[in-house]
Amino acid sequence: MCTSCETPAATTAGEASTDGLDFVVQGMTCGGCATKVTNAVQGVAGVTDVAVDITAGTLSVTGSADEAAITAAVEGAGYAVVRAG
Ligand SMILES: [Cu+2]
Repeated sequence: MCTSCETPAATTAGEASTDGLDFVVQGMTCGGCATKVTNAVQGVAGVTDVAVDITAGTLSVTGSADEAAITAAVEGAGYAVVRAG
């Protein structure tokens, strides 16, 4: 059981993308966290693809979404996030 998202460990949510905006997300410890972050970011206008890597703690977003909107979505899901690269 994950204390961050309170869901059982599950499968990961896709592979990291090399395009778009890259972020470092803190606090993701299981597949449930990845799903939670992915779902939150996919709800941001302009986002076409989301890739989360739990092991690396990274988030890659493809599309024309605003960086601030993505950050707000991740923080809204309960995780700290900073722009990477
Ligand atoms: Cu979790």
